[in-house]
Amino acid sequence: QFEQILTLGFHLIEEFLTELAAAYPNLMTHSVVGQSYEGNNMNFVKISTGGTGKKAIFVDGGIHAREWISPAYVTWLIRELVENYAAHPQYVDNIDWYIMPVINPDGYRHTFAVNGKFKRFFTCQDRLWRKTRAPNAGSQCIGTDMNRNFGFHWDEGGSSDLPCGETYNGGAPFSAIESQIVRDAVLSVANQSVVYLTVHSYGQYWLTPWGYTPEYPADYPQLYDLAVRAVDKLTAVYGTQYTIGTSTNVLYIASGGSDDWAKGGAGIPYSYTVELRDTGKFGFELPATKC
Ligand code: 0X9
Ligand code: ZN
Repeated sequence: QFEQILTLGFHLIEEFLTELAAAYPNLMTHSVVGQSYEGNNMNFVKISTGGTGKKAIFVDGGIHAREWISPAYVTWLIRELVENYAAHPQYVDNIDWYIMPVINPDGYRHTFAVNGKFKRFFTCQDRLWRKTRAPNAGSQCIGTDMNRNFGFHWDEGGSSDLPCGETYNGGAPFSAIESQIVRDAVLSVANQSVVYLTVHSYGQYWLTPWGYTPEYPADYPQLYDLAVRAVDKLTAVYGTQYTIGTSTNVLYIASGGSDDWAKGGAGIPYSYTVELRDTGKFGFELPATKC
């Protein structure tokens, strides 16, 4: 019971997925595609009205533990597509969705704990934890930054080779079990997928590859055009402004990102990192209410 309280955030999401899939079996399937280092489930959702030959969108969230709005948003997206299917059936009739709302579950759970006790919102001991929670051989420091651990131009800049670094690249591409599981999940649907979206916070950026080099991908005009269309739709809702550009040029060089690998390694043409709200007032500790 103690353990259940501690893991409320993660397990609430998992429970929600199970219940939603049971309620909408014709639209949604929920499966577990592996276990994290600490044995948490890697949850995988498919949303589809069936049939073959459809294009697909792959979405993941929660690669960075402290970015709580990411699993929250991606779980919301699942609910919106399924429960509100009738409001916009074209989103599901024409596209298959593959969604993993919490791809770093150990890290996410860790941000909720205080000396083994669950604390609600903003008072947690390690609220700003970023990495996974697997130990590193020969070091006292824990965890790998999964967004430096993907195997496309891995370790070519903007990542740390030191286990104590916040952006530790893991020592080898796909060394983290969670990165391997995401890699295999993406590859299993890559031939069908045209969009890869990985959801982070914060800063309000809609980022394209590349993150490992300041050079632009050959198809940057197409990547940019679709990003503009997405951001225009997004801004129309609450007026929220997003900055569009390549990760390197808008932010900084950071190699080993899942977005670069999804495009360069898995061959998914439209690969984006979305940095959700805000622009720094609350940062990772975004409150639930609108401010
Ligand atoms: O540094 C990151 O991993 C991302 N920013 S965050 O503040 N959420 O940590 C940006 C990643 C952009 N993509 C690549 N650099 N490949
Ligand atoms: Zn992030």
